[in-house]
Amino acid sequence: MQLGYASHIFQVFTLADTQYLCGMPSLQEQIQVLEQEINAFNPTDANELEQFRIKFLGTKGLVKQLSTEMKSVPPEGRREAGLMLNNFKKLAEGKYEAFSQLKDAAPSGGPTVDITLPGASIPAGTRHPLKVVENEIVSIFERLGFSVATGPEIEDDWHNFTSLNMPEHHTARDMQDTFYVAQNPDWVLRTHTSSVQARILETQPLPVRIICPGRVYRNETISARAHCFFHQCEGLYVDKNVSFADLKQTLYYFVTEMFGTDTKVRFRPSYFPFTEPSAEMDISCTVCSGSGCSLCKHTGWVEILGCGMVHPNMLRNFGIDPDEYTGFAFGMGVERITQIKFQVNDLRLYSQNDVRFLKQFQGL
Ligand code: 2U9
Repeated sequence: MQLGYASHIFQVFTLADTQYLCGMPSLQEQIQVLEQEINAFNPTDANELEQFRIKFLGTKGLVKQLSTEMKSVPPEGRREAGLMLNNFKKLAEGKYEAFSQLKDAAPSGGPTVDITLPGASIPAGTRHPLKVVENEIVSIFERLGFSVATGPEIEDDWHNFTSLNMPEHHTARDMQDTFYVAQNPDWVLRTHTSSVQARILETQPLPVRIICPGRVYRNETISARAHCFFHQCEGLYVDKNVSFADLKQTLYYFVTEMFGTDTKVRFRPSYFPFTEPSAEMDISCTVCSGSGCSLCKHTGWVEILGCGMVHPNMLRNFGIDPDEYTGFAFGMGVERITQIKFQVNDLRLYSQNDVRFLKQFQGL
């Protein structure tokens, strides 16, 4: 059956594209040849695919052109021609869709990206071990009703020394090698977080029950066992009828939460200018359970903190009547607690930012 001619196709495409149209083939014949071309089409990049789209499916493409030829098809052949054209169009569209992933690929010759590969993972940071331990200490005391208090790291003499029962020339000042701030002889880098407690007693109404975490500074030569800065957590409870028994029970709770219920404690008499009586608290060695190791220096005990009843002079310094109010206080080094918990035996590791060290605390 003669279905008419796609005559202007000759003008649009090259001879190579359309040579099969010479000799006035029917619409049916033209479609058959074009279908063979579509079936054989196997593009390797987005450009080839785009050329295909323009040629077959574009606004001036062959599908469109052949459709306009329909009007020259005699009425009795129109249905058959229409079906053929429809199938031809579907074939071209199907082929285009089948290779549509080429549109997302890099242009040929350029760098290729496999978009199905999983993305590069972003390394997650780890919490610093001192922060892990500080958070745990704070959380234990918060469960007992203590609130966190913080203060400045550059302190004046009154809050760092004098108010804390260490007047000028007091021998206790020699216990702490102090960094002085050059601009002002009254300013120091705080040598303990006791200065925070002093500020709270100065400004807050009683009762006071606080835990004070923070960085402190001492003029020490840096070694495995000493550093020019370290971290403390100090606690203070001042109220009516606070006793040494309250102090012992509070610290015992802290030890069982931090080191486990099998841990034993003992108190040894000691001296601090802020407290009277004063004590140091040891726990049974968490590494050897008392049989002897390098952590406990073969004694079975490790010292973890200092404590005592707040000195009456200190209460007076803050306008508190020691006959009406009593209090207990304690102080611990966060580095020391971390050393015991994770067996870190060189203080310098905490500030060297060596990822091989820090990564060991991933997930804590
Ligand atoms: C006020 C009242 C009382 C703070 C205290 C200690 C005992 C103590 C050190 C142990 C090792 C800290 O890390 S360390 O150097 N601290 O033993 N600190 S009682 O007592 C205070 C502080 C402030 C107003």
